[in-house]
Amino acid sequence: MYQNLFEQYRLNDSITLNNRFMMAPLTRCMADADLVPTDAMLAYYARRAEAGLIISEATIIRPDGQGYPNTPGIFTQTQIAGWRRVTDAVHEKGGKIFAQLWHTGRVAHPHFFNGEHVLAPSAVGVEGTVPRMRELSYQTPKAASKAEIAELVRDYAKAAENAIEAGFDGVEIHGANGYLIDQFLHYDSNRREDEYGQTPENMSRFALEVVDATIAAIGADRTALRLSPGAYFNMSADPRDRQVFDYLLAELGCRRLAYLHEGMFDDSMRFDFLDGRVSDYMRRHYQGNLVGVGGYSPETAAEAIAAGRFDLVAIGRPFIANPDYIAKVRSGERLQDYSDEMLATLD
Ligand code: FNR
Ligand code: 8K6
Repeated sequence: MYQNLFEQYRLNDSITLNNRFMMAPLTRCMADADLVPTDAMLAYYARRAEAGLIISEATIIRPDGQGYPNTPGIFTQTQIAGWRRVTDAVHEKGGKIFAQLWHTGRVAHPHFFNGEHVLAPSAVGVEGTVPRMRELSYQTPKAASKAEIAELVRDYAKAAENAIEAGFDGVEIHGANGYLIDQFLHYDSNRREDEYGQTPENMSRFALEVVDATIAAIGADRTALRLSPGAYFNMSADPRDRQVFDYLLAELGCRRLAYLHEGMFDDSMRFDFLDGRVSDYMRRHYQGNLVGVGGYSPETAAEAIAAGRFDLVAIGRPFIANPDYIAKVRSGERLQDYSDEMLATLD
């Protein structure tokens, strides 16, 4: 069944995937106290190695990027060694795995890194409290100086190098879901008056600097990016955001990334200022490999791929509920439904 999903897919000259399924990046908050992947995480990823590509849970590039408890990092030698064990296990089973590189920006909390402040494009806070630690309220961030921005760019590139050292096949830069990079891309959170704000070109500058530094460090074939033009999470949309993403997607089109991934929980959501679904908007403005995600079943994914709406599909919650998701889909076996209680354990 769903023959097109089980075809090999050539991302570029260096990477060919066994099928068109990706495991979506899924934060599980189960790393150890030093933010090192555990044996249970190794087993969890190895069980899902039949996916054409696993994208790791979001992994912080440095201490002040942390916004939730026990999210793994990739900035110490112990963390790199811990990830090396995970990537070896996935490779041993014939799979491939990218690291998702993360800095939460204003969604970070000093509680996690004993810091004084959190960095963001502008001193505009996000409302609310930290999931799983509701006693912590978000605070007003410090607007990053130009020197701090340059340092962040270097730290993304360094994290990408660390990911390669840890045996990852590539990295997906987390530019979605209202975290640091996305905060530069929306008028809601970017009020800067320097060359990082106010115009589509300026607001795209940080994202493109991170992408270019990563490409310089590890190559475009191994660099991917996730984006949320719709601003549906940790953020409010502004119709002017559309011009920022029109510009950014055109620029990205010249860079031959491994793939571009929409950051969405539900791809059936329609946005007036994007003329419909996020995946369709991205398809119209970007010619490279596109990954759709957000509420897809094998059936709806196969249809979307057959219709040319995107090239690969990422599967999130169903992959939590079904470690053997790929085998089940291949054999037509019934899938277990996902429920939020499943987040309590790492099966
Ligand atoms: C997510 N999602 C997510 N996205 C991301 O870019 N990095 C992350 O670390 C996470 N973490 C995460 C944790 C949990 C528990 C959920 C449910 C989701 C979003 C995820 O990658 C995906 O876009 C959505 O889950 C939608 O796909 P499904 O679940 O409908 O297939
Ligand atoms: C506890 C760690 C959380 C990490 C970040 C990822 C968020 C996961 C939340 C799962 C719930 C899904 C529903 C969300 C909907 C959004 C938007 C309209």
